[in-house]
Amino acid sequence: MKILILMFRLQPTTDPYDPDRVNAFLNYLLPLGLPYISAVLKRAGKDVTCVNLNHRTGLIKDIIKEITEVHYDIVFTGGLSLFYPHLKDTIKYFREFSPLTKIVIGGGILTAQPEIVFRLLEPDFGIVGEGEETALELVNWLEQHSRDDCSIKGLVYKENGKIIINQPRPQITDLDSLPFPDYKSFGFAEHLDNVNPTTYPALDVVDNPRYYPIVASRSCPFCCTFCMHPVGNKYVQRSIDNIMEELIQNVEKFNINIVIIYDELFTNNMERLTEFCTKFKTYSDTRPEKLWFYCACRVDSTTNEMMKIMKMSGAYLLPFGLESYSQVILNSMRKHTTPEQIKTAIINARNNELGVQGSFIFGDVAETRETANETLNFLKKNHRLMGSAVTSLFIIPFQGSHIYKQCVERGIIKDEVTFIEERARNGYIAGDPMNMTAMSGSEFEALKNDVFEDVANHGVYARGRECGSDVIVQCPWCGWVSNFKNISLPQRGLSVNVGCRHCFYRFDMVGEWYGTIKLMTRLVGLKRLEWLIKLKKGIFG
Ligand code: B12
Ligand code: SF4
Repeated sequence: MKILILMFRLQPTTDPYDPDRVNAFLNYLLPLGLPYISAVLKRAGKDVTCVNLNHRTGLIKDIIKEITEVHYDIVFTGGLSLFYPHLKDTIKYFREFSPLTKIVIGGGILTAQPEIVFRLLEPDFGIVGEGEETALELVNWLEQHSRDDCSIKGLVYKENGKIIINQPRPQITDLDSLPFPDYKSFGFAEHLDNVNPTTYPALDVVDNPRYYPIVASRSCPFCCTFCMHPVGNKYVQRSIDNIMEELIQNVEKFNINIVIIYDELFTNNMERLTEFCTKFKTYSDTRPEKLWFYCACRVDSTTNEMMKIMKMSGAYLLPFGLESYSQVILNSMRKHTTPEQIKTAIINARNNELGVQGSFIFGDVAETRETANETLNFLKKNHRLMGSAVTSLFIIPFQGSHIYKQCVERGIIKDEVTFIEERARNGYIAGDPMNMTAMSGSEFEALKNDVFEDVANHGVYARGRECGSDVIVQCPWCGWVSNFKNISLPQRGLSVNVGCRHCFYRFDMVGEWYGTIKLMTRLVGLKRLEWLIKLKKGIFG
């Protein structure tokens, strides 16, 4: 049975006729789901071909036409809800050019809304939650041409016109039993050759970043109202030895210098973190080039002691989901953190010379003018602590989250089909946030303006200079002069968020005309434009 695994283009929009979108786009962040599915199927001896549409130039339609010159029995594809239009087009063209191929979709998009997404996209099968075991069982079942009822756990399919959602599949508890993800078959080496320090905000610690994404655990013990866990709600960790084995096998092979730990939660256990840091540093010390790493953190569990250990072993950045400086909102979001913990975590990171990348999200269901002011005032008063290290956004109800369900129940999302189609096609740009608070339309509008204004003002800026092919900039925090290669000096009114190569704190590097253009946009009231440019860069790199 010939199996195709298709990674679709990761640009936020997908109009296949948009001439700007037909070129290969090698500068993205590699998703992990499909490489795991590929590894498991290959280990079981299946005949698997992987195609990464990010590496192919041309209209999606033409590429799929060409791919289907070879007949595949099954195609696996999928990802986040955000990529609904990509999936829709992919399925449409497969049906047109290869009607006998069985189409299987999975990932966050299906897990969040199995019924709706299956009905809209009409694949042959859908896989809810973790894909590895279900995908393998499905292939085996199809190979046997079994006439038995399909009882594979985690599977969605259609029978006599009715959508059947099978029993959920329990999560994999022994993650060490999985093979390492098959990045190579998705053109990982070619992708790395095209990554630059500004591909993703945090890769600028070196001039030629070559990153390795890894998941050391799946899911998270928390249930914040704006979040969802596509693999299930049970928090499962790999052993540190298994993680190190994957790193040691791949760091050399792909000449890696940055490890990105994609976990939802990595810093919750001091003993485990210490074991990782010790082993990571021991390995890094054997390498000719320093190996850096970062992982998303929570302000409550990432202690000063942890930060010291992380810093010593190669961490340079701590991304934090700060969410709000109001306890009322943190409680409403079920975040289980406090404003004091936010401030302490940032001060500790600073003292340990670790960069911070945090985000506040406004517009939770319980947000009022007063709660929003608590966050805005904190940002204003602590400009020297927070500037350029945080982004302010509005909350987006992503499918599968508690707030999404609330928005549907309260009629804020009137039609789930329209929502997935239109919001996804517009790239979920939060420049036009939904009012899910009890504030009136005009109060919400005023809050939007204040948040835009804050974003436009809370940066800490430094002017870069071109020096041959390098860009040189003096850190506004510590005064160190960093010399960046492979970064262009921002033109016109743009800025680029970079980290100092000495104190690692982040600031916005601007070009010569930045001040003048900023003043002009402010004078003609284009604050929102400035905010949108920043936001777009923040979301899609
Ligand atoms: C790391 C991460 C990122 C990274 C990297 C993303 C990437 N390129 O993959 C960054 C920081 C860039 C990121 C950005 C965003 N992310 Co994110 N991210 C995550 C995180 C924490 C881990 C993802 C991961 O790699 N997990 C490990 C792999 C192995 O798991 P997996 O991808 O889920 O795959 C498994 C199953 O889902 C399934 N599966 C997946 N694909 C397929 C396909 C088939 C065919 C099958 C059968 C099965 C299958 O099998 C896999 C193995 O078991 C998740 C949270 C989470 N728990 O997933 C959020 C998450 C995926 N992100 C989310 C969102 C919303 C975003 C953003 C839109 C946020 C924003 N507004 O900026 C952007 C989108 C950026 C983009 N253009 O893609 C949401 C998705 C919600 C949804 N309903 O789709 C999640 C769930 C978090 C949340 N907020 O609730 N993200
Ligand atoms: S936001 Fe972070 S802590 Fe909260 S549930 Fe999601 S991953 Fe866990």
